[in-house]
Amino acid sequence: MTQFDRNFLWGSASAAYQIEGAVAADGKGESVWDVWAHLEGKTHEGTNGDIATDHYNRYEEDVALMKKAGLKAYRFSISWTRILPNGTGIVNSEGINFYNRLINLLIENDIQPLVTLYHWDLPQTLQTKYLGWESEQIVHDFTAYAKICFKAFGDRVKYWIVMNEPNIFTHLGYIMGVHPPGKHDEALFLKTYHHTALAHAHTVLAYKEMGLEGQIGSSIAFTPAYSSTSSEADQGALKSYYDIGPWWYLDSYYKGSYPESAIEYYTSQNIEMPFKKADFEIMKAAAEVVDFIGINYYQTAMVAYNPIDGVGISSFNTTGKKGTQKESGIPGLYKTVKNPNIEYTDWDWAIDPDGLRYGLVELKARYDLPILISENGLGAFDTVSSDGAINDDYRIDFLRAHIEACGNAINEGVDLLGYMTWSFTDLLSWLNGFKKRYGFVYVDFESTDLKRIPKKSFYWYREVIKTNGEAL
Ligand code: GCO
Repeated sequence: MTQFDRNFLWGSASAAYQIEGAVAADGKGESVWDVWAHLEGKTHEGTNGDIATDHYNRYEEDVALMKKAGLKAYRFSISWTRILPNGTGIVNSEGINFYNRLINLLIENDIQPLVTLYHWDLPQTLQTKYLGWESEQIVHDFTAYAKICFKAFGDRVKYWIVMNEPNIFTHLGYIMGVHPPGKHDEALFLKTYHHTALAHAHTVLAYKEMGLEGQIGSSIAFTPAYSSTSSEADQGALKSYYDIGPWWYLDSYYKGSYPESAIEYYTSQNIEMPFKKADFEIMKAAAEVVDFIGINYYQTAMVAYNPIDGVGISSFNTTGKKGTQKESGIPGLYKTVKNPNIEYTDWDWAIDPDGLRYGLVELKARYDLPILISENGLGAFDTVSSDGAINDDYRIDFLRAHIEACGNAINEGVDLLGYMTWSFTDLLSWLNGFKKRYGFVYVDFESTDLKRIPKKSFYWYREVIKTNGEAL
């Protein structure tokens, strides 16, 4: 007997821009990523998602592979501009038809569809018209789009993820300037993040008003942290890290508020707060009815005190050259330092399975809601050996340890709905191109038919699912 409930959702995840391709097929409109990835020097080696894995045309083959792997669930995102080419207005029936075909095929194969409404591919029209997430108009337009999806697919889709990693796309887009629209402005970061929280809240409430039978939440990228020493300064740094980072992101969605100490910090920096009192009523109302917390877990951080003349936000390792990640932080508060106790991936991401257990237990204590692990996985340079096999034992080790951590968290009282690995097939990494691979299925991006080859981890995960977590 394992700790996993017999309805536990064993699955894998993806996102539209990273797999679909078919960039202009069947009436699809342009997204900010369709534009951004074609600007000189914006992505690693100039890669873009025009074709990606061509999942749009090959979804039948991909679902057949999911069936073969025995997936119980598959998480994917809807491309807003397939449904509404201009973000609002006329619905593109061919977009609706595509997702209907996909959803129906999944269900026919006993695979539960988990649908993400927003995985970063904002309609370019809305960016041009009113600067997208910078305007409160987006809250209205997003909710209208979400309702169209609920109406079209809500009879069959039982799990909805409203936002995917709003903390990442606003941070990368408005502070680090490496995702669209490429800005460096903390006030805009706070404002756009707040608009995602409002869009989430209105959408959750709209879903509940429609009376559909299903569960709804959002997925936050969650990086739990430790203080590097037990000194008062480092522990203070840890508290700042949580209040400005994870609790800022999660409280707004799951409590309907922001941590006071972080508001004080921003105010002391003369950064304008983006919210009105009435916003919190909506956010709180949604927090009361939201069904689960989605988390994307990849790593933990180790945090130390950062003097006032210390390091600021630095760029990160996008090349896969181990050891190139610089320290990064907020002067006067905290910085992230290398954790001497654990291994790192080629992209300098800390490999810390027990951090997942620890993080889940923290979330349970703070929010007491069911949790869905909507992403967890290892990006690596996989290679095909001379006999054609992909022996990704390192991925198996990584996933095994993280699934064990899930079991331990369940033993500690965490209500875990499911575990989605990132990703099912290899796909396009936003900033790292096609060489950073995450999938159970290798995609030969050099071959004209984008050949799919199941890796060793594919067969391993099949056994894990078949035995409900017994055969790890
Ligand atoms: C990457 C990232 C992504 C994300 C995912 C976030 O390498 O581009 O790891 O693939 O994990 O899109 O939700």
